[in-house]
Amino acid sequence: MAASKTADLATLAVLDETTLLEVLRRRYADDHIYTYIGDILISINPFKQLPLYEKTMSQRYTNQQKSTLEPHIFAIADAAYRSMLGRAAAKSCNQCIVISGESGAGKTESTKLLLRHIMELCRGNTQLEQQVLQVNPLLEAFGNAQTLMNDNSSRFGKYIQLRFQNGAVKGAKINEYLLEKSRVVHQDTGERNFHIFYYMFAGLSKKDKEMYGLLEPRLYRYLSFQSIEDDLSRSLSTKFSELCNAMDMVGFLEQEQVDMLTILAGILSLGNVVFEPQDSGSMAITGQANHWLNAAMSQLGVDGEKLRQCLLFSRSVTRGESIYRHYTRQQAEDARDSIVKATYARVFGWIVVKINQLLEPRTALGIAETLPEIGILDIFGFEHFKVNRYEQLCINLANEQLQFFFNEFIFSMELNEYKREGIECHAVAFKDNKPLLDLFLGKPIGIMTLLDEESHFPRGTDKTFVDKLNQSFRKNQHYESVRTSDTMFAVNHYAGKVAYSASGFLEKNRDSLPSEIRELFVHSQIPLLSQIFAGTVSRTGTLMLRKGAQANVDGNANSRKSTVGFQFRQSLSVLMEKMSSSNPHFIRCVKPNDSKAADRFDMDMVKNQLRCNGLLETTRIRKDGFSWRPSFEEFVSRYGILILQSSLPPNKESCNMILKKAGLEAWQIGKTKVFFKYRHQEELANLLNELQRAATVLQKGVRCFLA
Ligand code: AD9
Ligand code: MG
Repeated sequence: MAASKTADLATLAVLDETTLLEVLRRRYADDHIYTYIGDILISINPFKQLPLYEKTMSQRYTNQQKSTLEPHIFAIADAAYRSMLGRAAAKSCNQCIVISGESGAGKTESTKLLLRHIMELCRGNTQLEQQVLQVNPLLEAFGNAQTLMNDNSSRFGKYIQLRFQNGAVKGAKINEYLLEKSRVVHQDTGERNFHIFYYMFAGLSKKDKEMYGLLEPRLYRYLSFQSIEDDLSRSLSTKFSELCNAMDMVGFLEQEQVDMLTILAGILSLGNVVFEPQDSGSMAITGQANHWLNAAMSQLGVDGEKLRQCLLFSRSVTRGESIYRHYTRQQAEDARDSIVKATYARVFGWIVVKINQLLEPRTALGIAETLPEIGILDIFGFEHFKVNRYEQLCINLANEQLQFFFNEFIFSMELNEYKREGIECHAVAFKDNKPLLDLFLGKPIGIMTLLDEESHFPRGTDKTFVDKLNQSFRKNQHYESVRTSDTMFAVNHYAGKVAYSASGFLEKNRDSLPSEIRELFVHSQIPLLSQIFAGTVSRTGTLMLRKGAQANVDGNANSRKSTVGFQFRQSLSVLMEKMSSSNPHFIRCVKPNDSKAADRFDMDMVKNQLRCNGLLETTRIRKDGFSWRPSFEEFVSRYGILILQSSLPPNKESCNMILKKAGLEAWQIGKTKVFFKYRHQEELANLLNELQRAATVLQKGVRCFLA
């Protein structure tokens, strides 16, 4: 299966939006879901199983020149693996594969395919390889959920680092970013809670359910459990056994697994605790709600009266004396939900920490931080909903940073190579999103810095925050105030304008948990629960902290470092640093339609994504620049025939001779490579064809003459 003519968009003669779209559409219709733009892979979600990933395919894409085969995700894995091996011990042999695209475009599936192929390339068939492959199903059970956009949507971002020694995998580490913990207490219509809850009901035996104190799923407020049909339930139950297998395989202990499920059962019971107003104006937990409270108490292994107190009263300490105040119904509900969110997020954070401990790379000399690595980034894509909240702001900031990284790399790589090879370079225009990063991260005045400031200001509200934004960014062309609402503002992102509703921003950014709740859970009878509240896992459970960046677990949110926004920014900048010191490979995932349907290519939708991804600009760079850069050796061996000379030395002079004969224009010769425009490859191919035709004619003539 040699590469087809349209396999690399950067080699097309005409490169504009219409042509590009048309080529992608035609390829997609032929089930060619992968296409290159030079070194970048575009992957269009097929929404059906294609015979692309069998063992024979894995073998075919092992140790191969990328250009000789049809574009494939395995080729990217192979290229990353080979580059990781190839460049001895230098720092730069670290690789990262950056996967981007909107929700449902195929990032997570791509991640799994990459991991699978990389493990295949290691071919040690070791236990560790199997463990690495089980990490995804495990994380997905707890961190993915069905949304309107995707039946298996990742509700967190992740960076998986694989470490190698002598070509064999030695360990793995996961960094996770910003789990959408609000999902555990609330889901929009048509969406669901995290998979694990449904797996649990479908997969546990009746006896086990009794042991965990689980009743009928429809009884729980936190579950949107529309009548799940039998066959679906069967597949959910299979998923549950797969999850249990994965946990066993990765190395989670039996008791830990039991604890996890017990905590989840406790979360569901706690969610059913509702509040009744009393004549005195205070709230009470009565009747059925009391039963649920008791259930939660025993499942979570905490003191029932203290739990009740945490749900009904706020406590403040003045001069050593505790003062209790009644919550309103809203406050009581918020208290309940924030306990649940904190608990779930910490369980998730603990799972990641545990995986990292179990898969930590070890060598004879101990922990091996310096081994070369391949990192794979599967992060939430740009989001633009009807209502955009704090989570969207963080997600979109992450995407601005990624886009910036992409731009930097694509342009600077190009320019660096020209410089290195002594090629005359010209400026290439691209949409620089640096001003947007400044708008967010500027010091002392940026959206995130102002948000932190306001979060620590005792009288700060969402409205005063937006007031400050409006004042500070009046003249910023990427910022817009919203006249119709004083808690809204809009940002002109690289991928389009997004209006944010700031209500809840300060609360979510502070994310403080009252100290009495922490105390209560630290003393839980469930060892795992006690452990995760004792502060060994990050506060939100969603961010891996760097050494020294201590989590604020006691709710005294007076350190600037304690906000969710600060920690998120921190972890992003660590990630960017890491990726900048690696050799990147880019995969741009594209979603072909909104209905998760096979064989449907919605032109407008794809066009929009190409624009957001900056792929048109990228192809333009490839067009303006020298997209094809064969080495002297490669060029001479392939085209030496044009001057009818065999065994030419692979050097500049030989190349010059061939090129002179070929009569091409606008190429350049560097120190080790020839630099060609996208069209040259085709022109040379035509010359080869002509030569071949002439040879055939000549042969015929000779045969006639001899006959
Ligand atoms: V989200 O931002 O996490 O909501 P992703 O990760 O980009 O999103 P995902 O990989 O989960 O999307 O893909 C969505 C669905 O598309 C999968 O569940 C599959 O049903 C389908 N898919 C994606 N890639 C492939 C593929 N290569 N072959 C077949 C695919 N189906
Ligand atoms: Mg995903």
